[in-house]
Amino acid sequence: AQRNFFVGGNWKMNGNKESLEELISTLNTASLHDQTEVVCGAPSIYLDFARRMLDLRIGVAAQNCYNVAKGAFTGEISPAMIKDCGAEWVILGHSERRHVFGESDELIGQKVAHALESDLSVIACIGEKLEEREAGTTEEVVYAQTQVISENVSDWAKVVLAYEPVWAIGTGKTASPEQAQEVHEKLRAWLRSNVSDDVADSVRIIYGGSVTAGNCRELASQNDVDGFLVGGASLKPEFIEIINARA
Ligand code: G2H
Repeated sequence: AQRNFFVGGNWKMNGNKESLEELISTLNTASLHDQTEVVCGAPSIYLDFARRMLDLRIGVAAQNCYNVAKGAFTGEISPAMIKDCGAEWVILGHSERRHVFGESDELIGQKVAHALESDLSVIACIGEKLEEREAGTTEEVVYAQTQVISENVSDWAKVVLAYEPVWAIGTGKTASPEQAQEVHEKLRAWLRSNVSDDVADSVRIIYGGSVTAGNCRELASQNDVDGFLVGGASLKPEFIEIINARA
């Protein structure tokens, strides 16, 4: 199956209007492969700014949202607000949300369901911790996380699955192309057995964790690696090389 390459930038809690304006103007004037879908994950307070400034060929994502449309939830933002700012995507279940802020699989599942019902597209993140990999439980962990996401997906056409091994995030330790391919292939097989052939063939499974201009091409050449979720390097001009990683 031919899946369009997908590259997400996750700016995390970085940048200010001045630096983001500079980054955005670099992206807007860059030559990007037309077959590659590009989305930038902005801090919520800059969603409106990012959407106004970025060229429309680049999507905008929030980095999180809550599981209902509105109400007394101080400090949270809803999918309706994200859409109102013109953004089209939300990143959910990122490992920093899971492990720094203690979000459970159950809450992440509810957020996935509500974001999709609200007509946002979702970059749903999964990944094992170092101790889980060392204990040989990688598959069990990522299947369980995918199961909860899957129970909450109403339309797989609006979902991208991001495999981000926690031990590779922001550590400079990238998974090797073989390690990434192995997990991506197993996740696709899981989708084939538990969802459908069509979903297994069409869903983009992207890799995240210390992706750089230096390692992106070899990762991108793996059969089941359909793109990237990029943190640190998405704030630098090298993000363009990563977007254009697939030959
Ligand atoms: C993983 C990734 C982006 P980095 O969190 O989501 O960040 O590329 O900095 O490891």
